[in-house]
Amino acid sequence: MEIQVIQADITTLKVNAIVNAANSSLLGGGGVDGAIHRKGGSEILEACKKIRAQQGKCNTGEAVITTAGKLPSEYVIHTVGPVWNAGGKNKEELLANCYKNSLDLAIEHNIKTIAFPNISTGIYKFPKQLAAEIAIKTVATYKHKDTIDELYFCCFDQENYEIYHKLMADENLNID
Ligand code: AR6
Repeated sequence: MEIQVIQADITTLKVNAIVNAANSSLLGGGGVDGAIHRKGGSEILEACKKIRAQQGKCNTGEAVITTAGKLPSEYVIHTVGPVWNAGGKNKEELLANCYKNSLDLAIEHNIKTIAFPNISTGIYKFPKQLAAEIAIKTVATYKHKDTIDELYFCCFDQENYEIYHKLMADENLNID
């Protein structure tokens, strides 16, 4: 797996799958979730509604997969990050689960290229530095990482971009 840090709007990326920082309703919201549903069109919401009808809401740390509708990617993997509130170890584990469960789904669907947003670091207020450390560590130690060719950490705000850039340089984690 090659890990790359980029600064972009995730809805513009032509990868097999983009990951959405959703909420447990799976029915859309603000932030990156809002952008994905807006640009991807109603097909994504219809697919999310079907999943809701089958399994109910999506719990924190879990992930589901849908079409990407009109977006340039093929799939959207929707995962629900933890709300930070007062924090705690459990929140760290739940955030790591978002990355792990999204990658598990990617592998099940033979996805080779995937882009993650900085899950929970917007409206859910997870501290950015800690979230980046968890994200990088989780994907770098993921047991099936060789099954994925390219993984993008798609940063939107400058602060996250700088944090990821520095961590990747410090830890020299560009693993093939
Ligand atoms: N492309 C890439 N990253 C983006 C984009 C974009 N177009 N837009 C925002 N970000 P957030 P959360 C970044 O708030 O904290 C929604 O209402 C943003 O800069 O989207 O997990 C859901 O429905 C930040 O770094 O998600 C939930 O209710 C990161 O995406 C709730 O927000 C995550 O910010 C989830 O909150």
